[in-house]
Amino acid sequence: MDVYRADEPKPLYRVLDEEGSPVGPVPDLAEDRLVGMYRGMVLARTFDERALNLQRQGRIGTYAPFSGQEAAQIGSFAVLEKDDWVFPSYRELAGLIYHGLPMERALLYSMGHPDGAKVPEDSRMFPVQIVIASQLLHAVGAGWACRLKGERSVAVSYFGDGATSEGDFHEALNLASVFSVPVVFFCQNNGWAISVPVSHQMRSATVAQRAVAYGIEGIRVDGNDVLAVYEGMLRAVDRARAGEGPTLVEAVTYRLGPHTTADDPTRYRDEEELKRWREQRDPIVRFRKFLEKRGIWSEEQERAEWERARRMVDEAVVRAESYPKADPSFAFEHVYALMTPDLSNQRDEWRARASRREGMQ
Ligand SMILES: Cc1ncc(C[n+]2csc(CCOP(=O)(O)OP(=O)(O)O)c2C)c(N)n1
Ligand SMILES: [Mg+2]
Repeated sequence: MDVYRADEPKPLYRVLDEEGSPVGPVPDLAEDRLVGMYRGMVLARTFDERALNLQRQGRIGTYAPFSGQEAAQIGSFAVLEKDDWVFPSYRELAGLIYHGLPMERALLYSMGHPDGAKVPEDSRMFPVQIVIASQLLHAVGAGWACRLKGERSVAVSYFGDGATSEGDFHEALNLASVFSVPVVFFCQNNGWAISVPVSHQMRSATVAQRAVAYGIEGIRVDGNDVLAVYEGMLRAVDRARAGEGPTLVEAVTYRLGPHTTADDPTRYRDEEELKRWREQRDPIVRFRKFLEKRGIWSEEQERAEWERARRMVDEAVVRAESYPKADPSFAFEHVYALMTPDLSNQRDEWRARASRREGMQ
């Protein structure tokens, strides 16, 4: 009897080894694009570390750090054009900032300000989605619309390894496959869904091989190798633009920090595992070594770049902290296009209580 068995996992696609030396063909990117990607990674790491400190100081609320995942994000966003649709989760700030999201907006989001959920008018990025995997279906809808309208744009959905256990993931892949939707499903497999390791989350050896069941292509890249991510994403986006339908891309990476600022990973993660990823697989160090070996990056530029990034983040913090305060009743008003009677009653009750509190002070 012929039976279907789990695929043998394919090797990770890599362009650079851990020392930044090419092990495969290097994508044909101009020097300024390569340097631009590196600068994006430096800015992202600087932003992330600062945001974590701001939360610890009580200046912003809950925050989901992405340090360690910069290559997965910047390598993939580097392939996208301005007219492509992006449906992110909460872990993609590196990519979103690289793609034009002002840093103060990202901070305002964590301050609970409604403008933090606004993207620039001329952008096709969607706001952060926290409901795991629901944005995959939004991406399929947007991609399908592009196809029906004969547009060249593609849609991309970003999500984590844990999201692949949700029903929405499977519905999205099936629907996209059946209608040949120009969409890329980009999974940042960072090893963990909060405290649940991938090995407890699924029995498939890889996320990428799940594509096979839906009759679409799956690609598995080293998510800490920015050039491998770029190549994988380029293939997926090119296929979508050429009418060849969806692709599932798995970027294997690692989150160096906590799941969010409300999490303590020392309670469930092995110290040695973290050490290995931090000390041997940092995506920024690997790419810097590559640029240095190519002779297009120096120690002096390195120092100046981190300094410049710090200044840019400082300025964004000032802009966010001097932003006009929001009226908290927005929380009731933005649930639906039109307020339901229940919601307007709740808003009125909240306003009455707020003014009584003010009167007492
Ligand atoms: C539908 C839904 N279920 C549960 C949660 C709670 N939750 C928030 S993050 C998370 C883990 C997600 O892990 P993964 O998809 O791997 O993304 P990562 O956080 O690692 O980037 C869960 C279960 C949620 N936000 N939405
Ligand atoms: Mg994860």
